[in-house]
Amino acid sequence: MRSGAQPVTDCRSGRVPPTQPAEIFLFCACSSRLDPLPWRLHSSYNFGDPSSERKYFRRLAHGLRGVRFFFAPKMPIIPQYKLTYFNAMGRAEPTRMLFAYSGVDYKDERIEKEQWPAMKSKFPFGQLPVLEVDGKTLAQSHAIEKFLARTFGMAGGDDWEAAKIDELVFGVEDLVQKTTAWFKEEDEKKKIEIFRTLVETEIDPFLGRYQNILKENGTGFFIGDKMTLADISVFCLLHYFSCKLLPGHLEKYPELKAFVASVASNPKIKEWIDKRPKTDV
Ligand SMILES: N[C@@H](CCC(=O)N[C@@H](CS)C(=O)NCC(=O)O)C(=O)O
Repeated sequence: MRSGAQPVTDCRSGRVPPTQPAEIFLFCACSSRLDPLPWRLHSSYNFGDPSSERKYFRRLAHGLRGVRFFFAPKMPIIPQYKLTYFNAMGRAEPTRMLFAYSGVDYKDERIEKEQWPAMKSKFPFGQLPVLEVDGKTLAQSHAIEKFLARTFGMAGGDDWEAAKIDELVFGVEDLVQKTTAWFKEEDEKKKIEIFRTLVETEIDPFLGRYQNILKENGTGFFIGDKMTLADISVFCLLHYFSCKLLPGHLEKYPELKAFVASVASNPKIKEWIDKRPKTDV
């Protein structure tokens, strides 16, 4: 309002509506918080006096900067993720694949074995992997995978699918547990013998079972008709088998072989496989 205009006293009485665009904006923002700031502002300045008007607009601009806090909760907030593990695929690779497939940025922190003893006590379970989300810490590989799968929409379409995903992930976990003795054995001869038994008694039955589940679902995915944590988990294991542990073994399991080829050819998965640090396990 310029000199000569009506003096403004109490706008809340409804006598004088906000007139400046910035003021209207501020009014809308503040009135939904039941904050009478524009009214108080308006009534405490003398609009005939240029210096008082300047002060008014300075305060208004200051108020507008504050308005961003009003809108902030409505804006999407991108979490900061950090995944800490050793320089290996191991128990972190399904999580890295989830990030890769979803195209979500994260820090892939890799600890050298020599660094670990000094760091161990700083982690909640004294083990890795650990995921940090905006500074909060989550341990246990499967808890991490499930959390991210839910966040990225890869945890199944309903509770039943989510439970069936768990079934397959824990089935993979059981097999991984059974390889521990072979993994730790240092005697070469014994290692070969343990491995032969492992393939016969555990790995082949596992592959047969998982191939049937895949065939029965009939979509090219293990659960439902799109990629879920189950596919990522099985893929990590089978890809490791094909590339490292049992090259050629999937010839006996054509559906599983085709599944591995299909997931590996997904552009985001392929990009990650091509660029990830090359490690033995
Ligand atoms: N149940 C845990 C097991 C984690 C685990 O065994 N981590 C190993 C590496 S694969 C580890 O941190 N080893 C070092 C240690 O235990 O000091 C999970 O799934 O995250």
